[in-house]
Amino acid sequence: SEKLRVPEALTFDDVLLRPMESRVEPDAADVSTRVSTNVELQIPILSAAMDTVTEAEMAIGMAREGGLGVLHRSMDTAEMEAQIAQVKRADELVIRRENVVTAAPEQTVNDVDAMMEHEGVSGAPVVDDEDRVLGIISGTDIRPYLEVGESDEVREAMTDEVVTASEDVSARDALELMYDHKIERVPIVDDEEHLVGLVTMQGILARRENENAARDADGRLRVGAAVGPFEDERAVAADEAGADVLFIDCAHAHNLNVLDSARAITETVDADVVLGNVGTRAAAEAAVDFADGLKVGIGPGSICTTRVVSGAGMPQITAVAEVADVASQHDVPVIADGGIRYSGDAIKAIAAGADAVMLGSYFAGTDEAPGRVITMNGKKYKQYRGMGSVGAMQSGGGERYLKEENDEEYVPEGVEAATPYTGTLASELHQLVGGMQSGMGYVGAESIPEFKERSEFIRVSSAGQTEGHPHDVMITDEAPNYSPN
Ligand code: RVP
Repeated sequence: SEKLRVPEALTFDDVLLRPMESRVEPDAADVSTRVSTNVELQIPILSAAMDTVTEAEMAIGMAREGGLGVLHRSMDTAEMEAQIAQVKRADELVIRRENVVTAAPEQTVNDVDAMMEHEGVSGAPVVDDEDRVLGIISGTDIRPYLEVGESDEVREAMTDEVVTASEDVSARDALELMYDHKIERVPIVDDEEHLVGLVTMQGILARRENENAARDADGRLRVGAAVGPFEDERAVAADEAGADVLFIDCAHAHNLNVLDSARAITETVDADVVLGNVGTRAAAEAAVDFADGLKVGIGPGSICTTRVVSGAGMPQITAVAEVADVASQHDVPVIADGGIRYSGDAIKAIAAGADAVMLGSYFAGTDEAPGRVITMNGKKYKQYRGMGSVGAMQSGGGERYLKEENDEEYVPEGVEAATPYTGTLASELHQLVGGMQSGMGYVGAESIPEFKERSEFIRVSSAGQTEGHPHDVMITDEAPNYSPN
């Protein structure tokens, strides 16, 4: 039957990169890339828009390391705006007035102590009704008052000889001021001593440590935000709050209503708009004229049951290759989303034509992911669940997979799970990027564009696949970048 003359589609384990002549040392391989028309990154990595993966802390960590975190959308708009603001102010040299935590002179010491704890700051400028700087209060000022003088006023406890600077202060000047006066924060004031910002030692040090960080034109960390295909208002809010890239988040973006709405959203926002997920040439053709990027993945995710539940899907290497064939002709970047277990999978996705990769399970076990560490049978785990799982849908993130708006009986396309606790995001990224650079070394490519051009796949049999994993041995020590499935 004609119906059974079907094309073959491949995924990560079906292929390997052909080793080629090379002079490229892995650590010299340049992994910088573009995730969307106007956004470049030093590493080709994004963290997934999932409620067990990316909130502000993950987004800050990702951007500091040179990648991009995409905030999930299982939160209300106000919370999303707050999280975008948190990322944006994380490494700013001058923290702007609206983001500076201040104290009033007549507040009690106890009050200010609680406020600083709540806001997560260790000191605050003290300002009068007209926002003129009267002093600075810090943990060191407060400590002698604890218990015995907690109801004293801040004006008693604060340091009132304040060193201030003007708005055009450089990081170098600010450091010199801090050094000369042995202080950790310098309020920035206008000509009339009104507070307009704050420079902190912590902020300067954080910026120094991360030369590769993903930054916007104002030097602030970059952040992505997921929005639903029909959430025009959330899209505008995310754009105005400063998100650099909006990700239209949909399980099947080749739905014509989704495409219409996404196209309309691109016309109302300044930020780049990446559309996803798609998995075929036809879907790519329908979106390349307006999308700033395409995200690929129909069912490859580790927690995803879309293919089992719906019977639809597209093995990821073929999906990426099909979409990239079309997208590259229109200069639209492609992101491979889901199914990446090892660094080798990530670099295979790039060889198939992706410009960057998005991962969920790989990061869900890190300190920076939301949620706490749980211990089962003496091993540490963190919760990780699909956004189409019952749990995630119940807490509000699931309209991506919901059939009807007030459907109480979910037909989930994801599962709730746990993933081994893995420690810091920085060390996970080190392994991931290092492994990808090794792949570039084997292929002899110095940059991502060169690698995409030069790399070739070979087809692997299941015997070949078994050969590729450790075999016939018992692993005695855990490797930082390998665990048997
Ligand atoms: P993985 O990295 O394999 O864990 O996959 C993460 C990706 O899986 C996400 O970026 C998203 O595209 C997809 N996902 C998230 N939830 C679900 C689901 O419930 N089916 N799928």
